[in-house]
Order: sequence, then structure tokens, then C-alpha cells
Amino acid sequence: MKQSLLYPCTNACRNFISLDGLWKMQFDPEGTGSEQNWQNGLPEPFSMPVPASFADIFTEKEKRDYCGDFWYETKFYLDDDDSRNVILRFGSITHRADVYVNSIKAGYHEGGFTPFVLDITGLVHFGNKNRISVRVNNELNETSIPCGSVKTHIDGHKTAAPYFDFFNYSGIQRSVHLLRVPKESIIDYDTVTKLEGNDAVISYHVTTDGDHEVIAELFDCEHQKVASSKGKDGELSVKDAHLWKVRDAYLYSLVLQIVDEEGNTIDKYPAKLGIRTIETKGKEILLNGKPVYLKGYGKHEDFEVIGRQFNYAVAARDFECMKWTNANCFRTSHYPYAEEWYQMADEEGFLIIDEVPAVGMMRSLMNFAAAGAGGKDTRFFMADTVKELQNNHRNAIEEMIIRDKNHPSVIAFSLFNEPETTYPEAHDYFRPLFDFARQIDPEKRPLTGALLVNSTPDKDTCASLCDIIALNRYYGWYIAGGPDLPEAEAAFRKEMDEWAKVCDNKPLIFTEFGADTYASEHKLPSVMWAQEYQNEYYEMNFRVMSCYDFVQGELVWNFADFQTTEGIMRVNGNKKGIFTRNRQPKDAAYLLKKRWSEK
Ligand code: EVA
Repeated sequence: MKQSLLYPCTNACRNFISLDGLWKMQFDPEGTGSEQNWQNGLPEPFSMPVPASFADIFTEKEKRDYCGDFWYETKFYLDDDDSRNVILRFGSITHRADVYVNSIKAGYHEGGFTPFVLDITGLVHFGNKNRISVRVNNELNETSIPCGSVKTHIDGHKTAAPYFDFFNYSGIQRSVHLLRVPKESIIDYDTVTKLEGNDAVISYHVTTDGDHEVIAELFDCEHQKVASSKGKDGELSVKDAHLWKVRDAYLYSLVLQIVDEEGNTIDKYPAKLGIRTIETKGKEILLNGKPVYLKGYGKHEDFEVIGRQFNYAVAARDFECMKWTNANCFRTSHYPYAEEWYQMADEEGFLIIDEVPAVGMMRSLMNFAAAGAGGKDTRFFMADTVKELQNNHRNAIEEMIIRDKNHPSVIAFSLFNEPETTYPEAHDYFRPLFDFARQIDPEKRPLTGALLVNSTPDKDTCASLCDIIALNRYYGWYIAGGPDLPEAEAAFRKEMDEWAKVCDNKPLIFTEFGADTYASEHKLPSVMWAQEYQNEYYEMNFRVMSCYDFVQGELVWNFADFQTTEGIMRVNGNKKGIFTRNRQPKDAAYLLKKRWSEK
């Protein structure tokens, strides 16, 4: 069967068991695990929860910061029903993994933020116990997405040296499922909506790995069938369609089936469907043909102890906090999040800018400082590694779009965060990736990418590739902070006047602007790092933005404080959160709440 990234579900045709729980783990600092056949059983394992980022569970620094190969292992019992295929699905393993089933290599995956599946039907023992072993590697280099390097210390141990500003959390960070799917099954589907007055026409395409007939049926919230069609390609016409709107979501159920000649169901896949359109036109972003202004946050998957593991309670709290501030949008900076985030956004009517993990494309261990203070070119896109990097980048885009294309919440794809864009080789690198994304997204959603400070209209080579221009800007923080705020304002206006000349026919949004703020600090009059300053910083930024009609969105940096690597620029993490790491509001949250209630 072909690879299917569909989210697991259970019904009469297919089901799954969860392999989440306590697995065994062992570090392999010498990288000799394979030679010693650790795939036959780990010699000295300890217990480790799956899913989880391993780092913050430990009390020893060398374990928290471990960089290199490490192994996981678990066992499971499989019943003797061999009528269906057995598919092993990892929600994500960061950053790369070799998977063995009963000691035999089942597959390899590169890229730490998207799912992968392996058909292990031929490797399992039915009616018996089975073992899964995984060799993981979390090293960063200049061909990995995201980019970075590895530092080898005086005593030989290695740590990650990310070219980005978040902790290199790793491990089996998302759920593991064992799927049972029919021998002939639904592999993938996509839909594209056209609105015609009050009605909608949804064209769909279903991929299966067989020749039997496909039936598509659409049900409304009252479980009433509103449309149906036969064939792998078809159209569903909906009279008086109930649209999916911002913060007012309506979800239909799309039920896909493969049926045999007698009408018996061979496979069935139920999905949610929101009827909406998204496009850019002139200076505006249009949802269902009406302008929408983006208000919200750049986020991270980041929380105490669990690191980047998805947790429903934390995510629910995040949505509550975002709604309380009257936000309508977030960017999945700087990687695709767990699938449950998108399902929740679909239900909440939140808009998502979905970002591929293309971050750190600049040779700098403090890219965030460069991001404010002028950013020097490191000729990153002129290195020999670029071909391989581009290949990994392309795969990451493909997996993100395949996985996320059917979510109404996903209104745009972001293909980079702050690469060097000031020389022609950067454009040459990105152009084929933008072409590729446009080609594979059935909905042809707007594409964007977050531009670094020195990507100004006179120097940048990549804004022309974007349907929405997106800027990360730190006027009043990395540039001219504190007493220099008036200079920051003047410099910001000067740059915006330049963008005004190129944005006569394109929307521009801010994907980052923010100031580090320590939650316990208050000072009157303000100083940098105090809560009063965060408010003054935002007031100044909003004053400037409101003067330019092509500004169509403001995503502040960041929703919450988050963990980074250690350094003199970070106080146990990045403190630009509007909320603290445990999701309590700083003063600026009230400022945003008021502003966004009026916008
Ligand atoms: C910052 N600045 O300095 C942020 C980083 C972020 O965390 C950036 O895109 O330009 C980066 O990752 O706080």
C-alpha cells in the first residue's frame, strides 16, 4: 500500500491501538548500538514516557542536553486477525529515526515534526508478542530542517548548537499508533470549495490503493445527509451552505467509503469539513470573499516538564487564553504542530498559518540578535550543503501539506522563518520550493514566509515569491530600545514607507514583534524587561502599523514564555510571552484584549 498520513480512526473497517505509555530508552553516545545489535533488545535501558520530549524529565544536565543517537523500545501483543494490514504510525520523531520490528529494519524517516507510517504486515507475528526498536538521532546540521550544528566539548560529550531560538526538544514526541486497515483502503483525500451565492460546490478527490468504487457523502451537524456523489473524483453540491467563519465554526461530516459490486463497505473514513474559501486580493486577505484582519500570536509547542509533547489540557487553556484576548489566529512557529491543534482550531474557528520547520537558515547561534541588529550575511545559500537541504525542505513541505490540507483553519502555509534573503542564491533556493507548494496544495492557499530585519524592500529577494508579505520586526527591542523608543518609531516608519511602495497590491502582516518581559518586574517609569515597557513597546508598534492600510494582520511574539538554550541573552528561556510559561497573563495581555476587541 502507498503511504497514508490520514489521522487514525476507528470504525467497522479500520481501527487502531495506542502504543503510548512507558517505553524503554537508552543513550548511545558512542553510536555503536547498531553494531551491538540493540535492535534485538536494549542492554541497559531505563523507562521513558512516550510521547514526551525526554529533556526536562531528567535532573542531570548531561541527560537533559544529550545530543547524538538514542534508542527506544517497546513490546506489544497482536491478535491473530491477519485479514487487515498492520501499519505503524509515529506522529513525529525528532529529528530522524530508524525503525526495527522484531529486529528487522522497517524504515527510516528524516524530519522531526510530521508523521510517518510503515507497513509492517510482513514483519509482525500475529497472535504473538512483537518488539519495536527505534534508533533516534537529534543532531542538527546544515542539511537538517531546522538548521544548526553540534558542539563537541572538551570531555567529548556533544550538545546541540541550534541556529534558532528554541530548545532542541527531541525524542518520540507525539503518539504512536498501530493501525489495522483493510487490504484495499482509502489513502488520502482532498476537497476544494467554490461558493455560488448561498450555495457551495465542493470538488473532491479520493486516493485509494484499489479499483473499487468510492462513495462520498456529506452530513450536516444534525446528521442529515446534504449531498452525495460516486467516484474517486466528484462534486458535492450544498444548498444554503453553512459557512465556516472566523470564531464561528460550522463543521460538516464527510464520509468516504470504498464499496464492492454488491454495495458492501470495504473501507470507510469519516472526516470533518468546513465550507470556506481563502484567497488574497489586492491588499486584502479574503475569507469567504470578505476581508479578515489577523489578530493573534506566534506560538511554540512548549510547556514545563513535557517539553513539546501535546497535552489536551494545555492546548485547551491556550485556546481559552487566546479567545480571552479576542485573538483569531496563530502561526505554528517554527514547525508543524501536533495534529490535535488543527482539529481544535477547526472547532474554534481559529485561523492558522502553518509553518514548515525551515528555521535557522543563517549561520548564527544568536539569530534572534541578528534578527534585530542588522543581521550579517553568512552566505548560507552558497554552501555545498544546499542541494541536500533543499531536498529535506521539499519533503517537509510535502508532508506538511499532505497532512494539513483538509483543515479549514489552515489559511496559509509559511515556507520559511528568517532565512538570509539578501542575495540572488536565496531566491534561487526558494523559488522551486514555492512552485512546488503551489502545485501540491489543492486549495492553492496563500503562501508566505517570515522575513528577517535586513530583508528590506531594497535588499530582499524573496518577498516577491509570497502572496502575503510577512515581517518579523523588533523596533524598540533589538533596535533602539528603552530611552531610544522615539528613534525606533522613526526607523520603523521609514521602513514601512518603503514597503508601501511595493505593497500596492499585496497584503502585509507582522509575524513577530515583541519585547522580553520578566513577569515579576514592574517599574515606574518603565525600563526594558519591566511589564510597563512591554505595553509602551506595543503601543508604539500599533501606532505605526495603523498608519498603513496594507497591514492586514498582527501576530505578536510570543503567546507565552518558552524554553531556549542557555545564554546571556536568555533568562531560563525567552520571556517575550504575553502569558507566562504557565499561562498567566502579563499586563500586555489586557492591552491586546482591549485592542483586539475593537479591531
Ligand atoms: C526573539 N526573534 O528574538 C525571536 C525568536 C524567533 O524567538 C526571531 O524568529 O526573530 C525569531 O524564533 O525572541
